[in-house]
Amino acid sequence: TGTAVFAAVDIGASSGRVILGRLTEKGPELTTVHRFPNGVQVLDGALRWDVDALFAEVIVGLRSAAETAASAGETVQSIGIDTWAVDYGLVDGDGELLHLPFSYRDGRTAATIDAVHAAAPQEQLYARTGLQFLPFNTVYQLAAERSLDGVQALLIPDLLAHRLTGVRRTEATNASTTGLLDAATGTWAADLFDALDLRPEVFPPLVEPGTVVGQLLPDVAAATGLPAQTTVVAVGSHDTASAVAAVPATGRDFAYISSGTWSLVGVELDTPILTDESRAANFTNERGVDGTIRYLRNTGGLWLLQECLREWNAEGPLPDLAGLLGAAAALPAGGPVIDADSNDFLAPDGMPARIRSAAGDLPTREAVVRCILDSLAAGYARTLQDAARLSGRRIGVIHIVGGGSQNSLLCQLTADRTGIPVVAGPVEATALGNVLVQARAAGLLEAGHGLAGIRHAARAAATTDRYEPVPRAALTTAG
Ligand code: LFR
Repeated sequence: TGTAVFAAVDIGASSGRVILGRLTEKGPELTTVHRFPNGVQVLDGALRWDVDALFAEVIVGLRSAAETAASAGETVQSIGIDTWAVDYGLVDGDGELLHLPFSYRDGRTAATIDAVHAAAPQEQLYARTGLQFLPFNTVYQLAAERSLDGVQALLIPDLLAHRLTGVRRTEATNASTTGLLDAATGTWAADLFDALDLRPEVFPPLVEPGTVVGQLLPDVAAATGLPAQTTVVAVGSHDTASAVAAVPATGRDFAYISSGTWSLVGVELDTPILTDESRAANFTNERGVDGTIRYLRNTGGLWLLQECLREWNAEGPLPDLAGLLGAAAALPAGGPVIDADSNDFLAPDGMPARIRSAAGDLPTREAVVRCILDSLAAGYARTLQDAARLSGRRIGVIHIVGGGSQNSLLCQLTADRTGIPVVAGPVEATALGNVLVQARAAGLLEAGHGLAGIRHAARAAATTDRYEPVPRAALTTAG
């Protein structure tokens, strides 16, 4: 049967990939076997995800994983799935989707937030769930559904796992983004279901990362060429949970920025912080792998840049991103900064105009790019200051993982604005965290020390770059 390898299905808001991971003597090794685009689409008059297309890409990727493994004399032992959080598909008793899932960027919850808060005031929601207020939290989306009679809500990774195995489960890290999980116990907050008139069975039972969900359905095994005994293992199915698990940190005095479409900025704690002060600062207590608490805030992300590039691309030939970033880096420090965390930047379309109207005069595309990156770095600094203040945690180093770790201007600006060294990488932290949780479940990594064993392995895999803060004075004299 050969050496065991693990398939990570990692789907973000703008792209997805299937990655094979194996543990070698030198450390974990990742091989990307399939990449595909993703994006919100206007379908049936709303912003939605085409999960049927995504599922087809998952099958293509798993087939390629099976072939790649076989040609190396290896066997895919299990599959882990992670995606963005919050969104779900509604399925009937036969497992059929009622309609394509809404995207969190759809504005339909504007009409439901007040009704939810009338039944369960925001103070109460925060005290129970520790979840930051975001207009798209699952709890507001469920309130926008016409009827939930006889149906179940499957979070996106759980929906894909269900299509692979026929088994319905709700993975715990992602469940913590619904706004219906008790932050202290990690179990469903039954009183909130009552208050909001939701049946407790609207979600399938919870499972923790590392749990076997089930084996492949026969038609899936046939379509992918994977052995029928291949399992789907629950990982940190919230992509941010997988990314944070694989932060190559030693010790505890670190902060992380999972930098992609969003920037998730915070620290890792053992217990949630549910104070009024924390609520006022809109910090979230999402669950991480091994019951850790991801104490963080959603801040603006590369979405702003992605949307600008999409629009500029539609106006003419695709701008050369490296050239644009180089030109942005050459602009002097101290340019305009916007609040990149604002909900004004949530929806797609017209992004350069929205940024220009918030920032004032930005004469060139590179000025827009520089404004975005300066604003992201300013948001990171502000958020990390809050995280340190509210948690009492000292921050000795900032780990930037995900796509943004490859943006050297963003990393340097972050070091400069925070005055704290930045360690950048790995870019595929999410897939790495996904693979390592599977490897541990298979008994290939030492268990029982919380995330220490996973981080030890992550350090062996990671190639990182270090950015030292340049003091203000040096910045001004150099310019
Ligand atoms: C990042 C992420 C964030 C979540 C947002 C919406 O990909 O998962 O953690 O707040 O997407 O689901």
